[in-house]
Amino acid sequence: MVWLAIIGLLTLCHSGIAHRTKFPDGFTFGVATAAHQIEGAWNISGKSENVWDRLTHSRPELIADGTNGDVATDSYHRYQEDVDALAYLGVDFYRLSLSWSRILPSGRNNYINPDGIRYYNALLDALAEKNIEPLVTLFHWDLPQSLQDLGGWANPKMIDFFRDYADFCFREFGDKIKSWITINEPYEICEDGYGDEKKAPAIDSHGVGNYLCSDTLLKAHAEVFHLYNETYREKQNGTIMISINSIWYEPSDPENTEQVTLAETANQFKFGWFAHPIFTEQGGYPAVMVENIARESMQEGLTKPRLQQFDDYWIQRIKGTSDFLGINHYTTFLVTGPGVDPTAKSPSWLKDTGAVTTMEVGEDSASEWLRVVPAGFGNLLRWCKSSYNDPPIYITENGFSDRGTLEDYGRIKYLNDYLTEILNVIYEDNVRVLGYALWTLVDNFEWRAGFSERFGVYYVDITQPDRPRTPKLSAEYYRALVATRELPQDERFFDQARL
Ligand code: PNW
Repeated sequence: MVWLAIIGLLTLCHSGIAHRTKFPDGFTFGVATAAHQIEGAWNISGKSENVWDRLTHSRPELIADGTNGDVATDSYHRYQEDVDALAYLGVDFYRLSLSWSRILPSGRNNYINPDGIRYYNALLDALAEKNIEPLVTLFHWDLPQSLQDLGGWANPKMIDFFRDYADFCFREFGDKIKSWITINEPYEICEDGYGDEKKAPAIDSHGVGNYLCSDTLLKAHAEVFHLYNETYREKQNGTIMISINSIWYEPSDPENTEQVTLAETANQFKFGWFAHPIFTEQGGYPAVMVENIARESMQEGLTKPRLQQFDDYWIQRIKGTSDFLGINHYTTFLVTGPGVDPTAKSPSWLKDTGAVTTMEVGEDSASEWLRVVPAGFGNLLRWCKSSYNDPPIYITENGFSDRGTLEDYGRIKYLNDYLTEILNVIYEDNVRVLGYALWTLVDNFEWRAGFSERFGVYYVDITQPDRPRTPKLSAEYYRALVATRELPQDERFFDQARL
């Protein structure tokens, strides 16, 4: 009897575990990259200068190791090696981005670069040959410098420019691309690029440029969605979404109601800034942003707030313009406030939040901003379900940085723990997560960190002219996961000493 009970218990436990490690039918797996981080060929075959070329060449001291995207992993010439690596991993889809300045070198559609078109067609054909679906981002940060010279995302004319570029891409590539992402990580573009120097174009117009950028960017995104919807969707039968990044904020003391409120404010300022206008019934910027910024602006002696709510036309026009909620997620911060963050510039997004003070929790990575906090991911996903009316979700990026080891147990543990959170929210909370893209395929140009922080499941030796790619242990882990649709249990993937 006792034995029977034990066997029963073991079976129960086992099926419980099996339930938790297996992904539902139809869940898709991919990996993600971005053009400027891998392509190289920065000034050949007709490509023009983009804002990252300009920043890395004019201010190399801003890049941790002085590297740039001139050659990067040379994927412009070695795309077949990337496709072979993707095929080895067995992924369902490949998230890549198009380089605007390679396709339309003037930024406008008066001249189309034939080599750029050839390159993307060859890449898309190579993917088709291996049955790998492309998921394509129109804009992943590499704005043509000619458009930046006109103000970039701070110039409302960008709405037209972006629409024209997207129109061209839909027409040219729409028979091969069924899944589109308009823009990658608006927060990073606007806050890091126009409110700070963390990303190109590195215009430190804190508290001003960042909000000009968000107005234009959200309108441009919406116009491209409507264009696709009205002109291309029926013929091409595809989908279109936006990818929003979030650092998730939690109160360091969940019993402290002031902190709980501040964490919610921080999440509205970070994720809600771009998600609220698109994914809520109400539309427009989150009320707490509008209120805080109006109050701060008045105190600064301005007669108009630095961020104003959209008018009714634009609230309606932006609402509902994404087929899925694309989430890039990496990490969680704790809110330790209330209090004034001494590092906050005035005026600035940070100060507008209520100067929330944060500190990181969890284990380190090679990136200062990236700590391992899987539970935060689950909380973010549950919050998205309840805040945005249960949207269908794609995780369009998630990954971990180290210094480039081949036995990358840290990455495997990170992936395993974050993927477990996805399984938990799918099975326990009915969050509709439909697919997952790991960041990233090959170690690549990690923006201002250069090659000093490595996110790839393939190691790339950038000292060699042929940029050889070597699978890390995490590539084997991901390959096993994709093949079985189940979290691998094989102990060779886990560093016994660390468990
Ligand atoms: C993303 N954060 O950037 C980008 O989409 C990728 O191009 C990049 O290589 C990757 O993540 C790793 O950095 C992020 O502070 C930048 O939470 C900052 C954050 C998250 C993502």
